[in-house]
Amino acid sequence: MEKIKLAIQKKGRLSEKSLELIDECDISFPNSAGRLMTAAYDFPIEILFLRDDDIPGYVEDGVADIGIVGENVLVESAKEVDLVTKLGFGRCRLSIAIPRGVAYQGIADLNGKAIATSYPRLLRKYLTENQVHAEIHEISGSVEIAPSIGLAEGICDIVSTGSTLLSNGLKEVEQIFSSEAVLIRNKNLSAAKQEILDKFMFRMTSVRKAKKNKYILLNAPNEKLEEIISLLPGLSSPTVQSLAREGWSSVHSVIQDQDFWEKIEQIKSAGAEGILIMPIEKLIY
Ligand code: PRT
Ligand code: ZN
Repeated sequence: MEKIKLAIQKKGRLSEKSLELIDECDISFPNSAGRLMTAAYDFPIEILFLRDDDIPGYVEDGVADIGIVGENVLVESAKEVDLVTKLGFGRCRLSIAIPRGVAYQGIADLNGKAIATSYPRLLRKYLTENQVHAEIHEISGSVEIAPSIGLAEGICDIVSTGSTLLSNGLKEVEQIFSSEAVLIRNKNLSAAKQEILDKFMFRMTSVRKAKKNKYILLNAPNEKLEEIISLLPGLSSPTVQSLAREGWSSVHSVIQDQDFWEKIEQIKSAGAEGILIMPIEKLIY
């Protein structure tokens, strides 16, 4: 039977979340510690463990059919692959930073400066768009120390909390790209592999929808039912059952995570009692 090959980061910031995503889709595989590849027991998928920088190229070549990688790495690689969906984790930004003590009025201040980065393509594009002529020093690691060792006057690197910049005496002056993990696909996927990808996506989507919603159960006096139901814009109309307690009903519905607490407060002050909120594992509609 045909299988799809999924490339994920072997060890790094995206590894754990990538594995979690596979697990949430109820796909399990043998302990893969130290291995390059493993096949799932219960889904036609093989998982390849690679360095993140290699993932776009492998997906372009078809060594892997799909992959999970940071959008920053994808765009910098300039490989020809399709972006299937953003995954909502691994969020970060690519920014230009300069020593804290150096004054900064605006992007024109970067003219004639040297900037160290591992993202020359993204940086060049940004500088060109902003008509800045700066020198780009491509280095592969520890970019943040470049100004203090006199290699460059600024850097362009990934920032998440900002603490690396802070501890290296740097300040963020331009944000040039914002990134998160994305699912990518080879451009010439066979129909059989596309079908497997669709199944994988279906599971992923139902998990993602489930995370955005909660199951709510509550008791309400019958005269307040209409008002309470109007506060519950669920997927469809809520289930209402009468309780043994005279004049009361039990209401079951699905409630979105967004404005969740506000909605609960309104429901409670409308007269609901015994409000029970439960996580949803999968949600299909
Ligand atoms: O070994 P391999 O090549 O696979 O891994 P890697 O070391 O190249 O990548 P890794 O694991 O560091 O990051 C993988 C992906 O995670 C990146 O491509 C981004 O898409 C995403 N990501 C999210 C980050 C960060 N947050 C992040 N904070 N990647 C890197 N960093 C680094 C950044 O380079 C800087 O050194 O963390 C430091 C800044 O963090 P703060 O929190 O101090 O601002
Ligand atoms: Zn890397």
